[in-house]
Amino acid sequence: MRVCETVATMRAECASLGYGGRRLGLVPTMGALHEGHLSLLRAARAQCDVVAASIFVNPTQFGPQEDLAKYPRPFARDSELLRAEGVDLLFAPSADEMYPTGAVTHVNVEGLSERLCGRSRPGHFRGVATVVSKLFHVVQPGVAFFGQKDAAQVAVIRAMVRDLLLPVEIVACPIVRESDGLALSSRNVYLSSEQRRQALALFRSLLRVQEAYEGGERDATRLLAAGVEEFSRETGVRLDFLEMVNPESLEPLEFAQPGALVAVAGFLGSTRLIDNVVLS
Ligand code: PAJ
Repeated sequence: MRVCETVATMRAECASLGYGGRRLGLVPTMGALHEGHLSLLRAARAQCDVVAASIFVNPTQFGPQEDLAKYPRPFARDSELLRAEGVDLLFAPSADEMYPTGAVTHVNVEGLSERLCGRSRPGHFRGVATVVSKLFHVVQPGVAFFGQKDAAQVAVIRAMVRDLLLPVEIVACPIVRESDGLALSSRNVYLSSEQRRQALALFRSLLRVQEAYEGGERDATRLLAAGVEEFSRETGVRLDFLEMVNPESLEPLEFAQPGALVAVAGFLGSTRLIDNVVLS
């Protein structure tokens, strides 16, 4: 596995390895890799000739009071995991490399960026869209892999790719969970054992909505009320939002339908976790 720290070396490596119509897949990450990330790498390995991954804790997607400084950065362990998954190229740039002095250009996917996590994290999706478009420009992948865990992020990136006519296929991979249902997240390491237990409230609230839907309820207000009731059984977790939206536009739905995205976010102390299910 070749590790590139500069845009120039990564661009040159990608151009040479992707030469001759070889299918190049990109898996963007912020590191602190877990099985969720590895599932994306495996999908990329199965579908592509060349697999590139990036590790970059992107400062522009963190709010001023968020965890940028303490975000875990176990780089040696991460590179070993990537090597073991057969990744060909790792891009691990510095912030200065990705944001040249004086950088004033951003990508803003209007509307979508203010929904779900974008409402509680102003500027977050602008940071995500900006860095992902930069990664696409440097790597020029034919396909890029993202997790359904961040369903709003997938919607924002799909809209960006459509609007900016980027020649990249976007593949969304299923959520990888712990055996008790908690969605894997790099932020789960922040949880105390008590919070780890309480964190299950997120998944339970989604299951409750799903069960009510499967029981025939279609009214979104009533479905979400059942989820909120389930969530509030667990004290110690603060609900940020529980919403039912169209998975592409992220606009709220009045009535549940197959494909509807039910997304939840909650705080355990200062740790914010998210999860979602798609109704079938
Ligand atoms: P990060 O949180 O490191 O996640 C990298 C990718 O792994 C994302 O596409 C995310 O959805 C996926 N992922 C995380 N947990 C997962 C799980 N439990 N199951 C399946 N996939 C999972 O998302 C980001 O980084 C950043 O916003 C990034 C896209 C890299 C831009 O900075």
